[in-house]
Amino acid sequence: MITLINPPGIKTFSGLQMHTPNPPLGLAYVAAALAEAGLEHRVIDATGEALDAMSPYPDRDDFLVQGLTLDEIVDRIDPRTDVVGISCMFSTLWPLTQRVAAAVRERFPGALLVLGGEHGTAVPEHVLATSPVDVVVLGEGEETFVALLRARAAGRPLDEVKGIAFRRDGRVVDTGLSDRRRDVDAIPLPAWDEFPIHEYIERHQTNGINLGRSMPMLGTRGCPFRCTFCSNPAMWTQRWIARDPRQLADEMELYVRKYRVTNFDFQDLTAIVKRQWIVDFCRELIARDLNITWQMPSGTRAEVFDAEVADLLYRSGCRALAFAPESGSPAILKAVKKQVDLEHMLAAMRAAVKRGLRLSCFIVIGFPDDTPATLRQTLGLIRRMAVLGVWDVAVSKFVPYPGSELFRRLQREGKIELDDAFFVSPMDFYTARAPSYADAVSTRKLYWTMVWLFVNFYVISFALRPWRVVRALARAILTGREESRYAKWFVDVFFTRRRWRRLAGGALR
Ligand code: B12
Ligand code: SF4
Repeated sequence: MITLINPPGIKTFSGLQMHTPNPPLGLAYVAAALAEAGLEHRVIDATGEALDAMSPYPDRDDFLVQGLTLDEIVDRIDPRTDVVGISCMFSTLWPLTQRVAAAVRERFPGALLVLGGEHGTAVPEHVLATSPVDVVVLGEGEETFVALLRARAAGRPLDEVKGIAFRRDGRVVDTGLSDRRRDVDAIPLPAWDEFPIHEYIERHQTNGINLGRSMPMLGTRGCPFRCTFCSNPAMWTQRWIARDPRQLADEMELYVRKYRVTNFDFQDLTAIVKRQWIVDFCRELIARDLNITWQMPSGTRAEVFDAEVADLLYRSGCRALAFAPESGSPAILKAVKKQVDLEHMLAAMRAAVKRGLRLSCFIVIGFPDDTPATLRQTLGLIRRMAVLGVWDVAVSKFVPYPGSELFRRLQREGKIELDDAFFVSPMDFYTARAPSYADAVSTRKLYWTMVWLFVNFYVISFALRPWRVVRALARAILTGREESRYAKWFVDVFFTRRRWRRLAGGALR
C-alpha cells in the first residue's frame, strides 16, 4: 500500500504579497500514474483536507501553517502502508516537509520514504543527509515512481531505475535525470477525485486573479530556455513538450461539467513557445464556445506574441497573463541568459494591452551583477510599461532558487548556507529582510529600490488611467471578481488577511 502526502502549506503576508498554497497538481499527476499502473494507494492532502486550520509556524511568527498537524497526518496513514511518497514542490516548504518525513518515519519505521518534486531534484544529497527520506525521485515523476515501485517489488537493485537518488553504504547513488516523457498526451489526467479539490475551488485558493470557480491546468511541460536564476533546466531539461490542443480542451470541458468551474489557471512554465500551437489551442476553444475564462498567471515567453495571437487569446476566453522581462538592462539579461529582446517584449506588451488582456509583468532586481546603473535601466523599463498600459508589475528581489545555475555559483562562492532560514527566504523577497546578493547594491538600497519601482509604476499607471483603478477596486469589493493583481492584493490585505487572523486566533502579524 502506497500513501502519497502533500505536506501542509505556508500562508503568509510577506511584506507586499500574500502566499497561499494551491491544489497540488504534480501530486495529482503522480496519483493518476499509480492508478493507471494498478498500484493501491491513498492520498493525504495535508493542506487541502484542512484549509481552515491554521497553526503557528515553528520558527517564524509571521508565517502560518495551513492544514493538518503532524499527528493528524500520521494518524491518517493506512496501517498497511509500506511506501510513503511525499511531494516537495518548493524549497520554502522543505523545513515543514522534513518534519512530516520525520513524523512518518517514527510511526512507520519500515516504510520506504520517497520524496518527489522540485526541491529534492535540486538538492538530493542534502535531502538524503538531513532527513529520513530513503529515495529522491528526480524531475518528472510519474514513470520514475512507478518504475521504482516495480523494481522494489521485484527485488531488483535500485541502480537500475533511472531518475532517482538514494543512500547506499553511507554514500549517495544518483542515477541521473530520467528521460522526459514525449508522449505527453498519454499521461493520465490528474486524479483530482482523490483530492479535496472542491475545497480549493470554493475558497478560490488558486494562483490567478479571481475570475470565478477555478482549476489549475497544464498545457505544456518544460521550457526551452535556461535562465541562470531558474530551476527549469535541472528539473525539466530544455525540452518543451505541448499537449494536443483538442485533448487539452477536452480536459477543460470535463472540469466544467464535473466541478462547475468557469476559469482555468495555467501553471505552465511557458505555454507560448510555438505560434502554431497557441493558435490551434485558441481556435479549438473558440470553436467549442465553452463560456469560460482562462489565464496564465505564472508567466509566458513573448517571442511569438503579436496582435493576432492577442486577439485569438482574448476570443478564446484568456483574460490575464504575465510576461517576464525581468530586467531593463540588456547586460543583465545577457548575464542571466534570459534571451529577451526588450523592444520586441514592449511590442508584445502593447499588443496584449490593446486587446484588453490584463497583463502583469515580472521584474527581478538584485541579480549578482546588478549595479545602481542597471537598476536605473530597470526603472526606465518600468516607467515605459506603466505608460503603455501594463496592468500590474511584480518587482521581487533576486533569491537563488535551489536547482538554478546562480544557486550553484553562489554556493561555490560560499554565499549560501543550506539551513531552514535560507530555504524559507524566498518568502521574504518583498521585505526588507531578504539579503542582497549583488555586491554593488546593499540590502537596504535594494529594498528601497524595490519600493521606488513599485511607486513609479503604480503612480504613473493610476495617474494615466484613474478610472481603470476605480473600476477594478469597486468591482473587487462589490462582486469579489478581481480584474488585476492590485485588486487581488487589495482584497487579500483588507479582507482575506482578516479571515486568516480570525482562523488563526490572531497569530499572524
Ligand atoms: C503554480 C506555481 C506556484 C503557485 C502555487 C502552486 C501550488 N501548488 O501551491 C504559486 C503562485 C502560489 C507559487 C508560489 C511560489 N513559487 Co511557484 N511555481 C508554480 C509552477 C509555475 C507550477 C507548479 C506545477 O504545478 N507544475 C506542474 C507539475 C506537473 O509539476 P511538479 O509539481 O514539479 O510535479 C512533478 C514532479 O515534481 C514530480 N513530483 C511532484 N511531487 C511528487 C511526489 C512524489 C512522491 C513523486 C515520486 C514525484 C513527485 O512529479 C510531478 C509530475 O511529473 C512552478 C513551475 C512549474 N511549471 O513546475 C513554479 C515553482 C514550483 N515555484 C517556484 C517558486 C520559487 C515559488 C515561490 C518561492 C516564489 C516566491 N518567492 O514567491 C513561491 C513559494 C510558495 C510557497 N508556498 O512556498 C519554483 C520552485 C523552485 C524551488 N526549488 O523552490 C518553481 C519551480 C518555478 C521556477 N522554475 O523557479 N508557485
Ligand atoms: S525563467 Fe522562464 S524562460 Fe527562463 S528557463 Fe525558467 S521558465 Fe524558462
